[in-house]
Amino acid sequence: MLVDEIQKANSIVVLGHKHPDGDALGAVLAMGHFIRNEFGKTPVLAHEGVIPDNLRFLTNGWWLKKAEEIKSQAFDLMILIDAADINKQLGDDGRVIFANARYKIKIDHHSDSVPQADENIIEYVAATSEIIEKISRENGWRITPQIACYLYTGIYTDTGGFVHDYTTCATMTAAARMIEFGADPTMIARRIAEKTKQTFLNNVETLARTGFTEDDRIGYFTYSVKRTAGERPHRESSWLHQQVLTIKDVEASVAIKELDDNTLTVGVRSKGKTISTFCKEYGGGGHLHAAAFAFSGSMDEVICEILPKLSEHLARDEKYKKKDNKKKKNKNKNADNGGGDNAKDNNVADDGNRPAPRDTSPNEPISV
Ligand SMILES: [Mn+2]
Repeated sequence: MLVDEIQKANSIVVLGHKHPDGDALGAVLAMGHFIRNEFGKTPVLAHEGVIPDNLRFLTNGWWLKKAEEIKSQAFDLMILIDAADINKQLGDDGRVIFANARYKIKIDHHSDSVPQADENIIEYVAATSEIIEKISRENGWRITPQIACYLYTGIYTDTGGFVHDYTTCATMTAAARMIEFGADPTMIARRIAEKTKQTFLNNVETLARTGFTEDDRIGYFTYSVKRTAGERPHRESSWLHQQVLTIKDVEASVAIKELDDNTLTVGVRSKGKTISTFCKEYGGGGHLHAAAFAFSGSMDEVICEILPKLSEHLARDEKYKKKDNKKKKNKNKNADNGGGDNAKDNNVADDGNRPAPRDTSPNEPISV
């Protein structure tokens, strides 16, 4: 049990996935504060990779160590946060810390989460921060305004501002509770959206070049992240995807990114159709509605050859869905005949087979 293990341990490390997003960072910091406040212990809070500028307001006042600095330490307890698979979501340093830890507890919400720890707390909800909120409620842990800010940020960012799949009544209730305990939703929303003038201009320039497939099913944008004069031009791919997906007939948004070594990553987001299977065919992967793959050919090949195939894939998914709905309808009819409650049956079916929560992290390739 989490509580017993925290009580037993003399040394504790809390680490989230590499290149942490708001959920990973918020959940790590909240867990750290709970361990300090409720157990009187000082855990090591660590991060691997880069903390994005717009999340730096979270880390004020609490020293996060780099995974690299602590990898030679063997901790009694490691709490791993928001990482579906240590082989994909941790870097070399994170994996060393995991291997050296005597007891590991993993807390995660991804549907493809691998139970690699000694104890795995995996719940298919909107954010790992939502799970931590539930754990704190069940144990009667005190929510300080600071903790409320961490957990609200985690839930807010992983739901894309309460709009992605999985934003449930429970998600909103958890977030509302955090506001009650002192989280400032206006400040957090503003900080999360904040960007530099140059990033803003880069975003807009990229968006102005949006292209479309012939059938308008796909809107795509291209850009290079190659270093020029030591600087890496920055754009917010999540924001760009969101904008493209506001177009009425567009079903999927595609980001084609050119990297330093001239290879490409192709990130795909959809309004609801499954695109992870398509990305898998090209050696990538991800969530049902947000996935990516690496490609060593040219941008033209992606635009002229792969996008039309993706378009066909989207059309096929439509047919499949229609058939599937018909089947469901028939099933419900039968249930009705047997005196079943149609609306209730639908809810049960929805809960029983939940798709992957959508990640709001920048659309990095899953396997390169
Ligand atoms: Mn998450």
